[in-house]
Amino acid sequence: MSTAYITTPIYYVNDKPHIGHAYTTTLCDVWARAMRWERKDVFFLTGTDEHGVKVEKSAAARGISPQQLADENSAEFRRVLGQFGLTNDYFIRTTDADHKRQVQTIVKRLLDKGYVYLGKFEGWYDEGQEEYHTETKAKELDYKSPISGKPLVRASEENYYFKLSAFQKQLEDFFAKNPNFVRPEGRRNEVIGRLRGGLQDVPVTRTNFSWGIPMPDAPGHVIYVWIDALLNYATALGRADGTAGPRAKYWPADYHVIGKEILWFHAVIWPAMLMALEWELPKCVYAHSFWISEGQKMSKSLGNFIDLPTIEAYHAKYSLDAWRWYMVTQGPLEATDADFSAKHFHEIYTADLVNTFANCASRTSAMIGKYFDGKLPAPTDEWVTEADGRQYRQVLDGLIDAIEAYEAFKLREAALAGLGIVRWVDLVINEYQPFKMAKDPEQMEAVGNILHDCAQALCWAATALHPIMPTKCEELLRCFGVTLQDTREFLTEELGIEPDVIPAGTKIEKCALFMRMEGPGVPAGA
Ligand code: ME8
Repeated sequence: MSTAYITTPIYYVNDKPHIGHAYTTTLCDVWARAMRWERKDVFFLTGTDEHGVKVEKSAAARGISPQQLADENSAEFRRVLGQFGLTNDYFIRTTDADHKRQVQTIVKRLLDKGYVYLGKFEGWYDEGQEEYHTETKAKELDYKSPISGKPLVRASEENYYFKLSAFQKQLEDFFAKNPNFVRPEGRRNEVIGRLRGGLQDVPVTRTNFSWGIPMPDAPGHVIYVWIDALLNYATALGRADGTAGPRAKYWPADYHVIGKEILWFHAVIWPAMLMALEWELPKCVYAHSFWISEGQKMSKSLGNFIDLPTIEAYHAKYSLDAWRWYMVTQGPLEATDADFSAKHFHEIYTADLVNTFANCASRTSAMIGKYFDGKLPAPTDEWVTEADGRQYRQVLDGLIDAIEAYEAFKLREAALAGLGIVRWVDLVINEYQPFKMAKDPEQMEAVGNILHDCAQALCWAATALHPIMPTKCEELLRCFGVTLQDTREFLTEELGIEPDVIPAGTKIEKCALFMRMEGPGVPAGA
């Protein structure tokens, strides 16, 4: 069985889960579900990043220990996974003893190989991001943090450093040979541009905080949080202990899915560390853009943050699957930010899910109920939809397009291919009007053929869309008497699909998926 490995960033425990975290993890979940349906052996990793100055400071402000703060907030991140229907295979915490031990082993290895050394460094430091910038970059940023807007500070320290500068050429060659390593395209160009500006060595340890993993044999030195955090992708698989462990087979990752603000770490520092370790590099770093809210950057002071209570209110009103549909089809997958607006959410919900998906499922199941006593009619020789240019083959092509798009992490395309199958059903019903034909007994055979094809097509649509809307798609399949295991049986090696997943005579239940909702938005103060 082929393996598939996908990761989210590990989230800082000094924040509460919000739309951004939910979004990245949902994208990974969609891919993981799609790959599992294809019978791949999937490892979907998420977790929490728990060390560093920020956690130390927030804990002190609350009069609790950093470990207590980390335990509390990490538990909250884990709790919401279930609430969002997220099916991660493992949840890593950087305070796990096994992670800490492996990080020390790996850093020691880099030291022994000569890629980590003790040195003095002076530079422009972003305290909020715990990140140094080169003089050129700092000037470009007007000596302010691009994230918090606070001034960069001049800092100097004696630290252990990683010889990032030694990998300039190797990284440039790697980027040239692997055009899909960083996606989307716009982001890749940014990285290549910055790479050309030259590389500076980066700290591996810090001495200004104590809440972290101690550097082996170097009292006072704590491993820099970014080194600690990036290594989670390896320690979760037990990689420091070699390639014999039960999870080692998942290496390297197919997709590290992240937000655009942490691309440099993932696209340059991480690969250079792996080159130094002589480990295989991930296949793709996918850096999406940001959600903004009602046209503005989300901020606590503006009160427009799409936080957990707001998301829960959307789930309660529109359903979790509707939320996931909006995330995947309208989210910032490409190089531009996406605006979350209550009105837009409502419009998409009504157009795609109520008027199209639910409407087709409800009409098809209702007509089978009314005209065929709730049993799927057997097709006859007269293949109406086939004869009339509305080839049923288009449905199967739609499914194959969706599968291929999931594999390539083109999630919006996958969603649209799935919805395209539903639109095929919509067109067939609107064009043939089987509800009118059914008034003439002589046309009942043709009506049976039409509804037979529509029912099969809806099952393929639900199959194509289930990674995004698992609950509603399984509900549709249940109404039509089949399961995802059944639809998978029809997927052959070379991506050929056998038609007719529902046997003739199957009992069909009336299918109600998404209810029409009043006006946009969720209750204020949610
Ligand atoms: O950066 N829109 O953790 P973090 C979309 N611990 N996605 C968003 C978003 C928004 N407005 N805001 C946040 C860290 N995200 C480090 C990562 S990885 C080795 C260490 C998502 O808690 C997006 O995926 O700040 C972003 O990269 C991530 O949350 C940052 O989470």
